[in-house]
Amino acid sequence: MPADEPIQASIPSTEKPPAPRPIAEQPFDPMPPQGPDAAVDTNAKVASLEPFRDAPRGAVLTTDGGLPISNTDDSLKAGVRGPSLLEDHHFREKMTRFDHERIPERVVHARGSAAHGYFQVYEPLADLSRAVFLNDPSLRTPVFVRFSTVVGSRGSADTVRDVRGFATKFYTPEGNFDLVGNNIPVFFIQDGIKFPDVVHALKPEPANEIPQAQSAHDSFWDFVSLVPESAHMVMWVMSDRAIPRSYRMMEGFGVHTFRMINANNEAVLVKFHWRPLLGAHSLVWDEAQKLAGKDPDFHRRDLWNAIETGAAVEFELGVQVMSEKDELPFGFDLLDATKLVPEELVPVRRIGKMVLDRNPQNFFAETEQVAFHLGNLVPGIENTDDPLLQARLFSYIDTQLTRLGGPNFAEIPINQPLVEVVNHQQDGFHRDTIMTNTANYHPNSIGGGCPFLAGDAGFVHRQEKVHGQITRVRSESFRDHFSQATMFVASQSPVERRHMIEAFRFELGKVIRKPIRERMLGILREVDPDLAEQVALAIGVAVPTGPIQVPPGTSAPGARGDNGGVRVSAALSLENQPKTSIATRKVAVLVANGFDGAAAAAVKAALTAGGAIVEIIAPVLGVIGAAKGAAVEADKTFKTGASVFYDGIFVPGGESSCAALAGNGDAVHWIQEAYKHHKTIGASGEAIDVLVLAELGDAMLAGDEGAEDIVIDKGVVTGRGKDAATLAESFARALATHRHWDRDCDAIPA
Ligand code: HDE
Repeated sequence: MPADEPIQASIPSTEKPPAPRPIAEQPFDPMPPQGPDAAVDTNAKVASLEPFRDAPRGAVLTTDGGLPISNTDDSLKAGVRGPSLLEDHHFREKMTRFDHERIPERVVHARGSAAHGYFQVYEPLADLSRAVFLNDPSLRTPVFVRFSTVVGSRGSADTVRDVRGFATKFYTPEGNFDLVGNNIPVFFIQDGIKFPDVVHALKPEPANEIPQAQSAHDSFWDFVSLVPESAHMVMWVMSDRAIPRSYRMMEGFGVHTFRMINANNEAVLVKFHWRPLLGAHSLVWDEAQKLAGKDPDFHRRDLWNAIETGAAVEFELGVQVMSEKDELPFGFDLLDATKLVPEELVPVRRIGKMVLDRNPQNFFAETEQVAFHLGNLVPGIENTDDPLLQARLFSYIDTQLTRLGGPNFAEIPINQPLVEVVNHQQDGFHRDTIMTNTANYHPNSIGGGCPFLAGDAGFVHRQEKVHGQITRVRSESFRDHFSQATMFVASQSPVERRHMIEAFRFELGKVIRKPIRERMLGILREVDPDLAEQVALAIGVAVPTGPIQVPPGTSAPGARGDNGGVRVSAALSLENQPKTSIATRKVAVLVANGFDGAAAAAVKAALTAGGAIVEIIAPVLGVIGAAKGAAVEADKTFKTGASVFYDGIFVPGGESSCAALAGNGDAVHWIQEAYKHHKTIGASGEAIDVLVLAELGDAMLAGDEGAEDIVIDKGVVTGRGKDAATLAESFARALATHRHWDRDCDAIPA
């Protein structure tokens, strides 16, 4: 570029990108969207991938070099029954490419699913940050979000007990901003140098690579029982938060404290929160385990299907804003990632909404190759000195060198920002850009001085005072390891607390070495003595007495703080999540020939009106005849489906249908299992007798034939009368409460 030419603003507008195409309908159309709708597309990133999409139809098969291929079924041989020949270039190329299809999976978060969408701020945040995407409510910033589990390999099951990753790449007009969070607001360790240790302990043991995607083994509990700073996060992982119902129904957290800087160069500290509009909800542990076998893709399928069917996947972004003047405003250190800021101290300010509305078209190209990095910041958002965060700044770049095969991973289409990239980086494996500028250094004169520096318009680190001597010592302000763990346990509802006790019993019950079990009870005793006693009852060791010991070098617990005076925080219990919507909840309607079609239709109408999904389950696929009303086509059978795929079950009456279901052990098992998993159950007419047969514990059912009353007890909704519509509406209302914990179902054999 000549020196006297003005610098062009190179930021493409994200305001009026082309219209979205329904992927399911046109998965292989490489043409950019056209027509009047083009103006409403907000997903400029999806559009930017267009030139890379390739789905040749009707074209001739070629080698990578473009040579037309006439036969790809028989290798070149010396004689029809003779040996294959090395000169068969096509065979060698085909096999070589196949042999090298795999890249290393992520060392953590290997199993993931992603979606495209956009983020829009509600109102300008000029008081907090000068980031452009946080100041223009008309701007829809494209995002790509990858949800993940942490421990398991790429092919592991979705519903294991684990932390979930929640990583968002914002393709902003000032470059990429990556918010790489989890669904749990704190972390196991305080300093990133311990990350390899905690991950080694958590991953399968090295001798036999057992167990897959589980923390229930000796090495994990060995580690956390020796590292008391992990106590708070361990409580979260043993809670229902670690078995979410859906990626669409879990919260996300930035975990670390970040800094926002406004145009006046004033800074505040912030914690980021993602809030699902559907509320956060969890599975039941027995259900999660069964799902891991019956549908290992449960969360992946759920996210994919929701987007394919047009159900919006929506999260609000919130921030807790704190002054940076006071280093320890609440008695604990905001740079310590094992601490959260109770919402009683600093409420969450909701600043914008993210909508995920496009599935990726190629898992490898997009979901697998996306690379997040905490150094991807925009002016107005900065990192802090949190020692866990600092380590991540190195690791996320470093890990891609092996995983994505070299330093040019930012050129992979999904990782490219929507703004122009101009710098003097060059060469290396997998370099695509053809640099035509002779001056590949700065400063230069022969290239007209290009590229120029952005000056104050660029990313300028805010000047922060750093003081202190070089040291390898943990800050004293990090040593309150238990008060927030205690607050978390105290904030759980009685049912959630029971689930935690059961989780600890399960996990520690699988630990072979008794001293580890015992040592862990010592940690639990520090968190909540009653919890420790309850766990001890089932794991064959007693709660130890005496102070807990930590190995030399490990951060020993210091004095307990008062956690800013907060002992119980309502935001920490899932019981306080919104429970008003049935949108995208799945209900199975169990039928056999001769079912009451009118009752089934009423339920379907009530549920679909609220956005729920209804599937018909029958002994066989095909058309199932109704005694009255319309016949239906079965979606699944009792064998190809499972009660754990659904949030509720409805059984319509009909004499012959109910007789068939009563005699079908699988159908009865579906009902019992759904009841045991605290799901909404409904039945009309003769189907109530099927529930009686299933012996649903202490739930009351509607009375004799002809009675008009609808009985709703512990999430079981029954009615023998004729008012199918009222029954259906009662069932839909019960479904919205998610799960019915007031059941006594220990005796149910499912
Ligand atoms: Fe990560 N983490 N992490 N992590 N992390 C990775 O980066 C690491 C931490 C998180 O969908 C890796 O690209 C260190 C906290 C998510 O692609 C790796 C430390 C939080 C993802 C890495 C942490 C996270 C990763 C593996 C301690 C929540 C998946 C592949 C200092 C705030 C991103 C990769 C995706 C992935 C390192 C701690 C979240 C190895 C060293 C805390 C969501 O670089």
